[in-house]
Amino acid sequence: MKKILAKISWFFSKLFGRRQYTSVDQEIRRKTIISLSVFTVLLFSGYKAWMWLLEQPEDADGVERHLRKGFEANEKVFGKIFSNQHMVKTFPKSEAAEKVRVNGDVGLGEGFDYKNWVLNIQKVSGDILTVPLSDILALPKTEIIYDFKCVEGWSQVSHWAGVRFSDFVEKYNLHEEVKMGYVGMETPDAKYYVGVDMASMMHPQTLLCYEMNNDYLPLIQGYPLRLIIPVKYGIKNLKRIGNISFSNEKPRDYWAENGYDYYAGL
Ligand SMILES: Nc1nc2c(c(=O)[nH]1)N[C@H]1C(S)=C(S)[C@@H](COP(=O)(O)O)O[C@H]1N2
Ligand SMILES: [Mo]
Repeated sequence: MKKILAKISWFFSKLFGRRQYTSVDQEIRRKTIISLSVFTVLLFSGYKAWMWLLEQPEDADGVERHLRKGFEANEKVFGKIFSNQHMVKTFPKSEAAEKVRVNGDVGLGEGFDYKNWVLNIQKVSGDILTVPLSDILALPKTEIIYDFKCVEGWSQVSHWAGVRFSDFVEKYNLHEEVKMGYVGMETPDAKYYVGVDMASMMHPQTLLCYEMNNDYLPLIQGYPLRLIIPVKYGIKNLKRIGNISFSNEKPRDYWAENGYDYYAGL
């Protein structure tokens, strides 16, 4: 063993040691050997790393686990830190669109019994709290005019009003509930559903919204109650809320299931 080590150190001292060169040829040869060895080592380690990545097990949806970890880390940073700690820019009423764009009708099917609608809140105790529209209309009203953004690439300044989710929480003593990490919401028929992190739900611009342009919401825009959550893309702004629940696991989310970022933060 000692002999081998001595041989190796002799080789390296020859290669890198400070010496007088007898010719330019020798100097060139030495530099070529060094470059070739460095290149070989880099090539080999690159190949090894690539093979290692290929050998990693895949998730059910075919995404390499280690790449997936990268995505998830990004989601955590961008979803949690950036999206819910700032106020979204607001606009004067004069800039709000009169004809508000309509997009997405999943869960807004025919046969909705709007006269008997109530909001169902699943409490952590297991009890269900039911709140009729008249009680929601009686809570303090907050308005917002902001640039609503859809992931499909359009945006529009629009004018909404409703009760802040955080005010609703106070009014109905949902203090145990908001200790949880996420809020799950779905349409009465459960066909469209979203999950939102608690910090974004408790953001002062997040509304349980019942008005657009000083009037009730049109049916296609979520009458009687929708979510307006300016720190998120349109996909999270669920129209026609039927049920609300709380959990520490991520609630199911319609567009996350279809490959979009779970947090969809702005
Ligand atoms: N119930 C329900 N809510 C929904 C959708 C949907 O398909 N069904 N689409 C979402 C998307 S992608 C967007 S951009 C907004 C559009 O809201 P608007 O129709 O009021 O413009 O609603 C969101 N909420
Ligand atoms: Mo959207």
